[in-house]
Amino acid sequence: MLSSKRKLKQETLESEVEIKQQKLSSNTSENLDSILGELIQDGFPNWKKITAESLDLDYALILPAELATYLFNCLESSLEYFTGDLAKIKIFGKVHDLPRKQVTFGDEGLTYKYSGIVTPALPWPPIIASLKNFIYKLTGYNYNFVLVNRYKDGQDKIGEHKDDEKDLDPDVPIASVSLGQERDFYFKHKDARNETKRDLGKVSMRLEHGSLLLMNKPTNQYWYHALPPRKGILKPRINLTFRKIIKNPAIR
Ligand SMILES: O=C(O)CCC(=O)C(=O)O
Repeated sequence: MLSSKRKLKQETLESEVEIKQQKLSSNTSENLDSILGELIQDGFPNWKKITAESLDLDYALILPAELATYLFNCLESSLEYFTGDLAKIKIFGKVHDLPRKQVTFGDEGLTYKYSGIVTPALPWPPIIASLKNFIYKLTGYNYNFVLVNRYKDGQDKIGEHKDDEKDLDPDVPIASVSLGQERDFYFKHKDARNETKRDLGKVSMRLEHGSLLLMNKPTNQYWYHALPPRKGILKPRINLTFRKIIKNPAIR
């Protein structure tokens, strides 16, 4: 038998958890904005700086696991990914199916051109808009576009590339949020791929559930990045790369 004091404590705890869950499941973006806002306090997040020649990264866990899982599940049950031509990429003139799923959201009228495709900015889903607002509060950068990648398992991947398209504001870092299955990620300097074969070695890291990686300038001018395939990984991962687009090719 529980003593009445312990019983009261347990009931209080249970009702706190219930209130939090109700707040989350009521699923309004204001609730999510306020829950995310409450996370921000002195010493949060605990940024880790990663540097190498022309490489400048900031990495931190920005979402407690429970909240990251909640957001992951919401995105899993609500997002619809591109199909048809928007689910293909052109590499050296050849068209391939994307080895993952993609969809893009952003401010009205924006488009983003990369790897031979032009994707439209679909209207911001409220949850992703809340994440964008949260990142603004954490970093001071106000993003206007996001590319969402879904990797169904370890077979899905993204090959070595640089996010250095001229439509991106070079002064604004790409902000990459990871949800779901943790995956390996690496950076490789461009000289290791050209005729100089100057090899600075890979900068490797694990992108954890609920993490944010900022790729600060001039990283994307000099370093390729990739998410390699991994046998034995069976669970999905969602990655959101928030970007600042400065020019719209559609109205150029
Ligand atoms: O999934 C990731 O972590 C990376 C995605 C990426 O490289 C990109 O969207 O350009």
